[in-house]
Amino acid sequence: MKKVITYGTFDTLHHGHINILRRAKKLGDYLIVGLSTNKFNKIKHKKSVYSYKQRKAILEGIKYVDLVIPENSWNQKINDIKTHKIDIFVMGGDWKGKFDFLKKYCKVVILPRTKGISTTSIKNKLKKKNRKILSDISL
Ligand code: C2G
Repeated sequence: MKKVITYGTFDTLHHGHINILRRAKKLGDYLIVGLSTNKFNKIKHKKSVYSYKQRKAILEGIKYVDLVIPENSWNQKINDIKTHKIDIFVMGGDWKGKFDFLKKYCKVVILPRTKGISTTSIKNKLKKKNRKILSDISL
């Protein structure tokens, strides 16, 4: 059984996330997602809309995902790869070159990011919509 792992925050889940999870799963038979905890998000300077518990429940509902584990630090990947006997580590294009040190332990595959969508763009769109509603109400 070929085991694949990927990591991320996966906040306000969108088709870019689904694309990477689908393609990652296609590379093997079993996909583990290292999901950034709220505490680790702080270290990544990210504030997620959904809590770890909510993001975990959402990911566990996706057919490509076989197991969700907490990502608490930058330094757990080697141990995760060994513990879960991972064959392939996958990340999106924005991480190209950042995890080459893992090549000693497993295959590293970087997949192109999905263009035109991000959690940040979703949040900005919602903020803009809110401002428009508030300004319409206050007219
Ligand atoms: N992604 C993508 N296309 C997008 C947006 C995201 O392919 N339009 C990919 C990212 O490249 C990443 C995964 O989806 O591989 C999760 O993205 P984030 O939730 O933003 O995760 P990130 O903050 O990049 O955390 O240790 C690794 C970090 O935890 C990665």
